[in-house]
Amino acid sequence: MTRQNPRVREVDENDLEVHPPKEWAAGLPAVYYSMEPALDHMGPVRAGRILLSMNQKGGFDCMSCAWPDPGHRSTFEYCENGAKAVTWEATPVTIAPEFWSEHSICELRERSEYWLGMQGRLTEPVYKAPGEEHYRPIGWDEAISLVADKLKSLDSPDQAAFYTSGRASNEAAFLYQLFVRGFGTNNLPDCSNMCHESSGWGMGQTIGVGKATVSYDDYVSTDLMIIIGQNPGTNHPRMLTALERLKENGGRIVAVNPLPEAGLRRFKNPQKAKGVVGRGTQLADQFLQIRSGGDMALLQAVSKRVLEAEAAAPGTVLDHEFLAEHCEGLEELTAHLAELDEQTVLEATGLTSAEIDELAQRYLQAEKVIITWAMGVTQQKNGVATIKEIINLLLLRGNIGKPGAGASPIRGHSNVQGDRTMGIWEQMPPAFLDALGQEFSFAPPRDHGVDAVDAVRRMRDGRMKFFLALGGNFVAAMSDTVATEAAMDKLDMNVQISTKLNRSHTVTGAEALILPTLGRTEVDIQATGPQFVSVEDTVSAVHPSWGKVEPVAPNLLSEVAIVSRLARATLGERLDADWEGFEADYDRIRDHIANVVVGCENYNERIRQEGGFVMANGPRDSRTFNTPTGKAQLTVNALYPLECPPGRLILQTMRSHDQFNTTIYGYNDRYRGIKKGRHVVFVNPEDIAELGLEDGQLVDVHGEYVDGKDRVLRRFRIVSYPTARGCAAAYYPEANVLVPLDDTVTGSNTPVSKGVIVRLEPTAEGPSGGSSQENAVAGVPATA
Ligand SMILES: Nc1nc2c(c(=O)[nH]1)N[C@H]1C(S)=C(S)[C@@H](COP(=O)(O)OP(=O)(O)OC[C@H]3O[C@@H](n4cnc5c(=O)[nH]c(N)nc54)[C@H](O)[C@@H]3O)O[C@H]1N2
Ligand SMILES: Nc1nc2c(c(=O)[nH]1)N[C@H]1C(S)=C(S)[C@@H](COP(=O)(O)OP(=O)(O)OC[C@H]3O[C@@H](n4cnc5c(=O)[nH]c(N)nc54)[C@H](O)[C@@H]3O)O[C@H]1N2
Ligand SMILES: [Mo]
Repeated sequence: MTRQNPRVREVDENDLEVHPPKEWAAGLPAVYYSMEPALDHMGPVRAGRILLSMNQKGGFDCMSCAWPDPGHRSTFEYCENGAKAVTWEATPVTIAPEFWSEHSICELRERSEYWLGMQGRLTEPVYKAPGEEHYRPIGWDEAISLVADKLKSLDSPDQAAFYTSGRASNEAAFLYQLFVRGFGTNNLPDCSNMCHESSGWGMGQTIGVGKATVSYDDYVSTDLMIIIGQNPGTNHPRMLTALERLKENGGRIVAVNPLPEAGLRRFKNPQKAKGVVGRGTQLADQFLQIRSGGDMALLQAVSKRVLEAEAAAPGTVLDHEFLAEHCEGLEELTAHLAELDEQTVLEATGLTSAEIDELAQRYLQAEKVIITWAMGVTQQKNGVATIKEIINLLLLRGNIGKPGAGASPIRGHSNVQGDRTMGIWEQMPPAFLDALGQEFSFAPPRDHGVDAVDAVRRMRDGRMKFFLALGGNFVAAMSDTVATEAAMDKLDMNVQISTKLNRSHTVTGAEALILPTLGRTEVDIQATGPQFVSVEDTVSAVHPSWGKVEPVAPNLLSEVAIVSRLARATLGERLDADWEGFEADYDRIRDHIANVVVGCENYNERIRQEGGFVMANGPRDSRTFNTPTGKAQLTVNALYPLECPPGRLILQTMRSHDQFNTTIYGYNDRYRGIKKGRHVVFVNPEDIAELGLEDGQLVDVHGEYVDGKDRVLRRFRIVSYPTARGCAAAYYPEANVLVPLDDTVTGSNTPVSKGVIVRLEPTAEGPSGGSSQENAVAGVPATA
């Protein structure tokens, strides 16, 4: 079945094409673009088997995003980007054994993420010994011993960090955190630290839970959905089907975004005749083109208008019953917002008072309101405070804990929420640690561990010696690429459990191992027979996921098996845990989950119910708020707008339509009109003129941060684009070069990936093409 490695060509950024952005999302091209690679690599039989069992009963859970399935998975929802993710994983192309001697690690480090990923699936453990420049294949037993021996040789368990990316299943995640805590540390950084951490804090401190307070049905039955800082057309494409249904049910949509994203404007459903030939469904009824980082000011201004409306007609606007019974802080909030200066709001948001009035009117006219958000909010300096303002606005009219209403962070990775539920967090609360210790007869460590940013700081300072990653691509996903790579290079050992090659395998430290694993699409057979795993989506629905196709190579181990073997070799008899039994039968893991994780009682039984089960949620189910006083908190948050000096722009780093985080599927960002390249910086035409620059010109993008370090992306092409004034955008992960390690969100320590102050300077003319080629090949552009 295995095919030869394809001859993947690096893209030449000089071939980049710029076309007008699209005004609608999905429809025919979506079907065409996504089927093409599937058929190309897999052949129609494997492709068909996979695409038709995605998100179906008895099938596997799509690993692309955490958007929930409607009802009981009866309808087939076609998703272009889901198809890309599945194709990328289930490709029969594999890395041949000779690959490792043919390519040195230095050489691999010069390659782009696209090239690395397209080499195919990893099939055998490989090891880079100290002083060697190549990886070489080794056996599983040797690989596991190398890791365990290194761990046992550390001076302290806190010299090791254990990263998790949000694709890991509940079963793998639960075992992983047990292994790590049994080893003696809470150093469990995860991708959530860079993602929705701000949501966890902002919601946890106000309503007592960091998860969405809505169910799928609420999305389609709400009166008003306000979508802030999220690009569903690309990152949660199946959400467009829900938005379409919401519109059919008479609901309204407001989008708040610096970019007029196609997927917020109009949707042509490829599964409906009308979608294919007609104009599709108009989505946003109001589009607020906000200045980056201005959402907090906008939300305060809307809440202020709500409170003014109440003052003008007392007793008619606020949900007094709800506020009296369930909330506290109304007086303080009212007093605080009375002081809010409209001029400050207009400057921070770039909006007009009339636009804000319209949003306030829409909010007041709606009985049921949902606010959804994603990275445009969580990765801003004031992200936690902005989320608290979202909660304020919702609480004022009782929009939490009633049908069709609620707060809804839209998670990224397909199981990032489940991983947290299972204990993947550097600061799990004492009650969880107590239950874990009791279940496995040991004393879990109590000191908080490091998050992603602090893990890098400790590597930089030489205090972190060992890094193990359960999935993900840490060096590319983290901020400050140059500093992060230098820090990772100081490690004694870097171990990556992965499906495919990526940049994190090329920044090795003294020793490195890559442990190849099964993907979610693949059948997982253990000693007691075929196994399934479970995952939790963004509305806390937990369901089983069964692999469907034959594993791409015979020698792959499941994540559960790898973690069990690492734990057994490292811990021996230190815990009362049957690691061999866990590997043989995942039900045994779930029996422990049921005893340890609140809300997972009778896990094995409930996960087997049709469609799985939904985790309890206090605010959603019963307006119960797990805060110190038992009441939801209206909070007072000092407004701090993002300062941008004259002649500078606020740069956000975002995803193209052809990537999954650091995985680059291709070089087209179809909806935004970009083809055959990624080295672009989107700028408003008026800003281009004001800066004395030109559309299409090559510029060096310099980050400006208080530490004075020159962080720079060279030879990026200016694309004239209707983004908000004063704002710019470039693609992540390349632009991570510009995000300072120390610039983190207040209260969540998430890198500020959406608010980088930059200066654009025309690129000095060099030998033609030379340095652009360098950028393209390195994947991460050169830094001064
Ligand atoms: N196909 C695909 N699906 C994915 C992913 C992927 O890479 N590819 N990634 C997954 C993951 S892990 C995540 S976390 C999610 C990410 O999903 P998104 O959060 O949608 O991802 P981004 O591309 O970062 O887009 C952020 C959006 O916020 C807007 N924005 C930026 N700054 C601001 C601001 O200051 N205010 C407002 N209001 N808006 C702003 C941007 O213009 C953009 O539309 O998607 C998940 N799903
Ligand atoms: N500048 C900037 N930086 C950002 C962001 C941003 O918007 N801007 N977004 C942040 C966000 S929201 C997130 S979530 C992080 C993402 O950070 P990560 O989760 O670390 O990164 P991914 O790119 O999703 O990881 C991809 C790799 O995971 C491995 N993989 C894929 N499937 C599996 C599997 O089933 N098992 C295992 N073991 N490995 C697998 C593959 O080897 C692949 O190369 O990046 C963050 N970084
Ligand atoms: Mo994410």
